[in-house]
Amino acid sequence: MKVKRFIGQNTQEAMQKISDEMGKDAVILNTRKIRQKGITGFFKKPLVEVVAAVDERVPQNNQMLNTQIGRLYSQKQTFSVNENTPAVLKRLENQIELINKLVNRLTHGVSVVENTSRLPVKPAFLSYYEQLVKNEVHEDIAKVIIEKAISFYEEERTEFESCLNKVLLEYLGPSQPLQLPDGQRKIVMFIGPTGVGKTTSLAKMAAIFSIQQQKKVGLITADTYRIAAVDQLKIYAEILEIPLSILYSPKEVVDALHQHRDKDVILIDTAGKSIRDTAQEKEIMELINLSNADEIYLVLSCNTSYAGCKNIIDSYNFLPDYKLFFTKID
Ligand SMILES: Nc1nc2c(ncn2[C@@H]2O[C@H](COP(=O)(O)OP(=O)(O)OP(=O)(O)O)[C@@H](O)[C@H]2O)c(=O)[nH]1
Ligand SMILES: [Mg+2]
Repeated sequence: MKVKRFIGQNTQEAMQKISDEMGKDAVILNTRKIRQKGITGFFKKPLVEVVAAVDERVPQNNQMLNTQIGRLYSQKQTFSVNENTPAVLKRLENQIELINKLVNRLTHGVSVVENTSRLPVKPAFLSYYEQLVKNEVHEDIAKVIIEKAISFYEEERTEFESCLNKVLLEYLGPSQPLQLPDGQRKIVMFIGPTGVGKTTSLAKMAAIFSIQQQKKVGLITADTYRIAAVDQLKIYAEILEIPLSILYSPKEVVDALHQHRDKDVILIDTAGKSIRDTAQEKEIMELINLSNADEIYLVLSCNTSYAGCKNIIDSYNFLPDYKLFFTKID
């Protein structure tokens, strides 16, 4: 039994290749669409990969079955819907059943042997590779990530997923949690598109600093575009018993910071920005300059696609220096 993959621009092309090379007796084992290699491959139409098999020494009885199938197909019967329709349907049903039986007998005992040398990674780890590619990680990078994780796995013999985590963290670089040295006030601004989790994350950090670390926390919101946005932060501030200042223009940040002069950390929330909103970009820059923010967090949600994140980062290229803050990692 010879098993081979054929690749074509479309199914017809792949089938033609199979027919040319393996002849009419070839059996199709699997078809799937595959991405073309390289960065440009992402933008091209997927290719079609067909795995076909043929018995090079077709046994006598298989030859006979093939002939029977050939005969059935070549009968080219025509059926018309008339008073004989039930009988015609019955005949069709019998023929389909016969074809099924013949195909089953033909393929019985044929085991699909994957040509593993053509797979991007070892078969046992293929699903992880495919998951990365599905999430828009470039095929070459996904392959390197999985191979690195496999080598950790073979060395350490821990769970594969924790090895994969380790590799991904190496790629992302170490996280840089906000440090609050004694006697040094830190001003932190949360910036990013609508709904990524700026306000929620700011509230979580406020809770960690005030409850766990016993730091004096102040909150400022510049998100007065929506009434609900102010209310959302007001509720968190009340629960945590932390003072909140509301800004109706960037200039008011100077006064607000003065009111929070005794705090260890001041967290500033901003309104979600839509892409290329130049008026809002001007406001953000004014706020950054007037507040003299120590840290600017560009908040990105992990459920945003790679292309989406890239777009967002591009649209914030007006920011001076910032850190990426990932939310929704759950
Ligand atoms: N699963 C999950 N949901 C989150 C997380 N952070 C925020 N959310 C949810 O995401 C939604 C938006 O969160 P917000 O904190 O209001 O987002 P925002 O960036 O402040 O939104 P705008 O103020 O409208 O720009 C809410 O339903 C949150 O509950 C997270 O880490 N995980
Ligand atoms: Mg918000």
